[in-house]
Amino acid sequence: MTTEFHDDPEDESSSFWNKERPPVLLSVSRYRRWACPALTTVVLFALIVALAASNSRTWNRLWSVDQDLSIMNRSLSNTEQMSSDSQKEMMRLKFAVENNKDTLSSVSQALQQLSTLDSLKRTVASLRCSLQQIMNNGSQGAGCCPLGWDPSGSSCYYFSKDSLSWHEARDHCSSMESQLAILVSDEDWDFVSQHATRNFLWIGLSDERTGKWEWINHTPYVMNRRRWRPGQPDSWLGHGLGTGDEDCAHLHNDGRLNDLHCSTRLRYICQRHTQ
Ligand SMILES: [Ca+2]
Repeated sequence: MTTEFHDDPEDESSSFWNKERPPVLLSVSRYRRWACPALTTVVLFALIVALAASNSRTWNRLWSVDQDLSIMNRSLSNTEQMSSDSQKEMMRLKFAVENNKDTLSSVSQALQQLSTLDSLKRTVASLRCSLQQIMNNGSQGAGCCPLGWDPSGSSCYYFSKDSLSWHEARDHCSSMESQLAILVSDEDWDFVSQHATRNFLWIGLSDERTGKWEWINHTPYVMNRRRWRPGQPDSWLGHGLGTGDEDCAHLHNDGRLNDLHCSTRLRYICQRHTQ
């Protein structure tokens, strides 16, 4: 009968171990099986989030750079437009200058022709005067000036090309039956001033003889400050040209008077009456 009851401790033990241990092993295995992908997923997610944040910052920077480039492009476009406008303006001005140059050249040629005509006119007048002199057996007609002299009013004026001291100029004029110019009327002043634009010119005015300004024929000079340059006459002593101050008057290139030391060599104006 005992043999009918069979109780095998080994089997029970085996059964116990076989039935209880697998769930523990399964749990660890499951844990390991899911832990790794989960961790991987978390890491990947973190990387994605980090990349997304980084991409967002990069995108913002790119957008900012794009905005800057747009502004620079607009600025460059405006600059190109301004450059184009400036170039057109320069071309227009160049064209205007070229046109004006032609006009000025024409005016210059016309003035030169007029000057030539004026010179010819004076020459013809002198020749006519000489012809009348021959026809009148040596006595010249009224209103004539010698060749190389310019008529104005009742006088003939000689504007020298050489330079002499005041006394040498006085003597040279005298040798041509004339004197250093005496300017009385406004017409006289206006006429000689037109010839004083480039050179200093001695005239017949001095205070050397009496210390008072007088004309070369000893007639007194009535002081007119309007005819003198500012601060003149100043009788300057610092000229370094010998004794005495500035005793002789000359026309400055603006047509007004200044006193200089008489030994200074200047061009000069001789004057004589028309014949
Ligand atoms: Ca002076």
